[in-house]
Amino acid sequence: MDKNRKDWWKEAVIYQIYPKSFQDTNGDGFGDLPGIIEHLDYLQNLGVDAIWLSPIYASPQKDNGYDISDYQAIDPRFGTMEDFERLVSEADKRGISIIMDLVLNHTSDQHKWFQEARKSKDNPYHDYYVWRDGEEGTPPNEMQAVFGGPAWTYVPELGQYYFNIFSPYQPDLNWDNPKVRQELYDMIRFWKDKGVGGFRLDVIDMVGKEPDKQIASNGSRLHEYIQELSSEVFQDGNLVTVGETPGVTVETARKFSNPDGSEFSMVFQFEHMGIDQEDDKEKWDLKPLDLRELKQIMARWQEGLEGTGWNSLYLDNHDQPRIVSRWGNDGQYRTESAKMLATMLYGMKGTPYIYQGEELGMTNIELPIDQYDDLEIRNVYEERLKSGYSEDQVMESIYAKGRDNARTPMQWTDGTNAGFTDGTPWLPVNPNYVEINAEAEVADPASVYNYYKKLIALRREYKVFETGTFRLVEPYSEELFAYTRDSDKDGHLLVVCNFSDHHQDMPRIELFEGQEVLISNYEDPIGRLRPYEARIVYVPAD
Ligand code: TEU
Ligand code: CA
Repeated sequence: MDKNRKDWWKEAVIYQIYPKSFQDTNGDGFGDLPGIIEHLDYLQNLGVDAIWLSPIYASPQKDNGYDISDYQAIDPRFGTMEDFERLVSEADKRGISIIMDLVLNHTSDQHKWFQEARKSKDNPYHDYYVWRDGEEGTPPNEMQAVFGGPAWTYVPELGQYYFNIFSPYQPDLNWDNPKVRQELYDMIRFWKDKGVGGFRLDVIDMVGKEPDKQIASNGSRLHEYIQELSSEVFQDGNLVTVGETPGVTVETARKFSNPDGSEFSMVFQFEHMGIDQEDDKEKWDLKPLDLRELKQIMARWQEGLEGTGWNSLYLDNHDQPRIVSRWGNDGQYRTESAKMLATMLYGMKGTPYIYQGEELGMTNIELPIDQYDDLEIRNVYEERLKSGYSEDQVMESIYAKGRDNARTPMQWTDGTNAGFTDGTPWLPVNPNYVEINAEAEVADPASVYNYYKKLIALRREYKVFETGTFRLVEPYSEELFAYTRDSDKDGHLLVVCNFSDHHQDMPRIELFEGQEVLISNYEDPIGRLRPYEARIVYVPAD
């Protein structure tokens, strides 16, 4: 990996760590930075090039760190600034860059800026946030917060409402105020000076909000702000920047990930993450996966950004349920389907992101409601019971889509608490850690971990993974996801994934007949495809 290449991230694999759940080293049941340092060899062995850390800044933890009270301080729960500097240097020794998570759309209500702002209308920090005059009980409009309740919170002492698109604990910053933008640019310079290799930008398509028009994302000044942000702090050095843009389309992604570097390296899109919910409803309104719809979406993004932008590739993160439970088969075919899903993603054009535990085939969990931590889960439980859903219906939705599915502690060993902590874990460990854990999988050549390791190595060895153009094969199949990648210079790939628990015919494409199978999740990959079988076939360039 040549990190001096300006767009090194085009050949990189990035690993997301949710620090709170990764490794505890001081017995408080809460993951910490020394715990990450302990496992850098594990990550280097896997072959990842960068680590995206979910927020580790000072925070009251109302939204697990996505509510920041001091952007330039490490929360003591995670450790010290010295621990962070040691992490950066130890990771660098292993060729791994550290990517920080920037939450620029909102702060915690405990941030000193907000504590000042709410003191009076003429406080110098008042306009760092979005305020509107009003009477108690009559908010400026009906906008609702993502985590439930109104997006406006009343402060009686001021006779005003402040805007909070997520929760009252997360007041939105006012990006129309140039002082706010400059404060944020200075903060980003502080982390650049610490030697970080890039940034993930939380809900960055919301910073151009226009609350009076009830516009939360993609406001009229959004790209103006992003281009200023990029030119102020992202265009020097070889930083990788990935915007989280829930409202993005292929068209706007071309702007966000313009090869001219005027905005970001790439963005996280959400279209594929919304297909197992009923149309125009919430993620809790479940519907089964329609594979053809998934194929159409992935093909549209692959083709839509060909030569005009760059895709991120992900199926898991700290907000999504575990993909092997969601779209694979976490029972009889757990390892086969986990490997198949990885093959589907890693054969594509873009930068893949592994979420901690995905490389082990970690699964969802079902907890009693009082053991869940996530405010989004707790709010939806109350709201849906009140609006008449049965407890079973609500719990079924939470089991399927609750964010805590992804936040249970990393499963390191088959020992107490999966080796995550000697204390009481902040969230229960999935009891299946006895079978599913890193120690067992690193040692097992046929494990999901070693399959990911091989996939990552293949991407590094065969340039066609980076350069080949994507074309869907058998688009109408409801159980087979197959596509080719073609490059005159770097060769050709055929990627085939059986999304079903029964046999499928292998697509017949003459170019690939009898050619080398680079990887499969079964022994002897010949003939018909077995349940959840995946294969990547390679043909060198002429
Ligand atoms: O998530 C933004 C986002 O899109 C959320 O609506 C997310 O999809 C939702 O939680 C899924 O139901 C980012 C962070 O990734 C998330 O962890 C934070 O809670 C949120 O922003 C607020 O900072
Ligand atoms: Ca700890």
